[in-house]
Amino acid sequence: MKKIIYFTLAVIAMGITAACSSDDNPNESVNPIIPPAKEIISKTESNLTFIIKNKEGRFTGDATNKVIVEIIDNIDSQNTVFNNTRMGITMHMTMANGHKMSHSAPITQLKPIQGTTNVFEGELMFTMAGTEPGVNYWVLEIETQTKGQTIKTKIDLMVYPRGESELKTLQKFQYNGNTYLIAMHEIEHIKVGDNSFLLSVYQSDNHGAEFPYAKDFTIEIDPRMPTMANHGVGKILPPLQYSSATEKYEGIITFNMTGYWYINLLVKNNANEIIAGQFVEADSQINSDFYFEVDF
Ligand SMILES: [Cu+2]
Repeated sequence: MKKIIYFTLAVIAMGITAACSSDDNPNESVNPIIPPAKEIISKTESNLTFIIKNKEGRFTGDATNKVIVEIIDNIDSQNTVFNNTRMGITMHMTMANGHKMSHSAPITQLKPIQGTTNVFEGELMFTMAGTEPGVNYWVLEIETQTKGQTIKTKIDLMVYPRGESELKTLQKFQYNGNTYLIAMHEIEHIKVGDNSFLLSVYQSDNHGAEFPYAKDFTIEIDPRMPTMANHGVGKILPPLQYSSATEKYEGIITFNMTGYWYINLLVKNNANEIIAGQFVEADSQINSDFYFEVDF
């Protein structure tokens, strides 16, 4: 009996010690949570190898794509510190008349996955597919700093047309002579109930070379289940609002069951006029042509 008590006390003491030490050392290294991902392509530049991955193992046009970039030092395997790692994308196109042009697309810049200094996560909002190397294709540029050196690489990508079964995660609209893009960021740990919902709106500037955040809109969302009489979530969800802190439109999206949801979008200007999407009546079977999709 005594033994059990001592053992219990020892366990409690260890628990307290562990709790204290973790409180005292907020910078203690955490075990990195690297999402499972398949390699898409890799490239060796100087003595570094850049491995490009995501969950799907491919990039899709007209969609918001997550990307993971892992950097390996082939000469010094102990070196896992890569600073100021950044990316950019360019599409090169050849027009029917043979003229060449190029443009970019919105991205979410790379940032290190917590607990690592050599694995980075970001997003690429390819505005179109590009599968003809040298003719119509996207180039991913990555720059990083390690051991006092700056290393840059350029990687040609295959960006496939979005398949019919692939969900809509990027939309485009015109307003006042400008083109805008709306990207849906992945809903983290999507579940029945309330979920944090984040969209980014970008204005296409300088002929598609730059994509500053657009902040002057409100976005109303109306999730529906087309396979179940197009029912909604039983309440009106508050419009998403622009946050100057995150530069995203933020709000809550509610799902009252699992499955496929069609998220109707309504974009309004600051005069409360609809500038993209259509209002969907509560009992309507017809959805807006401006929407995103989730399935869980
Ligand atoms: Cu293009």
